[in-house]
This record gives sequence, structure tokens and C-alpha cells, in this order.
Amino acid sequence: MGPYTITYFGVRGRCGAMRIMMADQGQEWKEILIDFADWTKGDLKASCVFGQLPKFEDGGLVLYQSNAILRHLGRNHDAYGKDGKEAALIDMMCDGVEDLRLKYVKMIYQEYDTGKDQYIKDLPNHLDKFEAVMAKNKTGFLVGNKPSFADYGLFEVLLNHLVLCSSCLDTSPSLKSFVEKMSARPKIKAFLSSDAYKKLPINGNGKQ
Ligand code: GTS
Repeated sequence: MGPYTITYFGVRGRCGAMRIMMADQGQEWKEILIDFADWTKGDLKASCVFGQLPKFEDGGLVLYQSNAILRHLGRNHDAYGKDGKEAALIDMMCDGVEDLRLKYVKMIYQEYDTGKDQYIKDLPNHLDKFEAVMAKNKTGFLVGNKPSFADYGLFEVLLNHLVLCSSCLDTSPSLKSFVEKMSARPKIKAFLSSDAYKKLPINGNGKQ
């Protein structure tokens, strides 16, 4: 597979899940980090289909939209379910993760000082849905019996939430065990302790 190249700003942001996924799949990739101050100066922004990053290259294929990139990786690395029904459920869970990510991003970028406490109070209501799916499936993954791209997305968004509130999974035993097991997968463990991962802030505004 590949070679893969990610072009993105120097944050985990919307590339957190795909990086963890590629690391776990034993897939190497190249990073091109863009300084936000230079972003609008050249022609990169104008060349991006939606005027935004991340940009992902798989050989000659150029992709934008982080969830489309995750799906592409899911297809390439057999992490998109065993059949069409599992794939549909994985898509559904990916969209559910996206809804949570959007709430998180809105709080981080627009309401951190005024809305963080309320966000944390409301969090069990959002996490309960994932807890119920995880508990029902009983395999330690959202769908099927191995990690899909939706699991990597959920894992990464939960890591961010644990930074926001270290006790946020205390009432979600299945999610807590999921995060522990994903974190202990050898290639994920190595990636999470690498400088490449640790040097990048979670978000572009320094809030977390
Ligand atoms: N839906 C897109 C995706 O999932 O990839 C959103 C991409 C996006 O919002 N990119 C932001 C961007 O390019 C950076 S970040 O929010 O991912 O950190 N911003 C610069 C700009 O000019 O819009």
C-alpha cells in the first residue's frame, strides 16, 4: 500500500485517527507539515478541493475530507467490516464519532472558557451511546471482531476527551476497557509514545 503522504498543519486535529490507524496497520507514511501563517500565502489552499487540509496522497490518488481518508484506509487495510452489513454499521458509527468530534471542536475553538464545564457535564449523555454499542457487541470493538476505521476514530476522540476530563470514562466500563486495550496494542503503544505524536498539540489553539 502507499506510499502515503499527509499534508496538514502541525496538530493532531483531524489527522489523529488516521495516523493511529496507519501506525497500528504497520503502514508507513510521510508528513508534510504546513505552517498556518504561510497557508494562504502560496497556492496550496487554492489547490485543495474544499480549500482545507488535511490532504492525503496514496500514490496518484489525492483525497480531502478526513473521514473519506479513514474510509479509504479502511478499504485498503481490511478495516471496513467483513460484509456490506458490517460496512454500513461502521459508516454509522463513524458518523456518530464525527458528531461527537464536531461538538468537541466547537467547544474547544468557540466556547472553551464559557462552555467547557457544561460540556463535561453533558458528556455522559453523548458517551452513553457509544458505551451501549460497545457493550452490546462484546468483542471489544464497535462492529465485528477486529478494529475498523470507526474504532480508530472513536479511540482518538476518547483520548482527547480523557485529556479534557480524566474521569470521563469512569461510568463507561466498556469504553474504558476499549481505550486500555487499544492503547496497549504494541504498534499503537509505540506510536503514542513517539516524538512524532507527542510533539503535536491536540488542537490548533493550544486548548485541550
Ligand atoms: N471536513 C473537513 C475534514 O474532515 O477534513 C474539515 C477540514 C478542516 O476544517 N480543516 C481546517 C482548515 O483547513 C483545519 S482543522 O480544523 O482540521 O485543524 N482550516 C484552514 C482553512 O483555511 O479553512
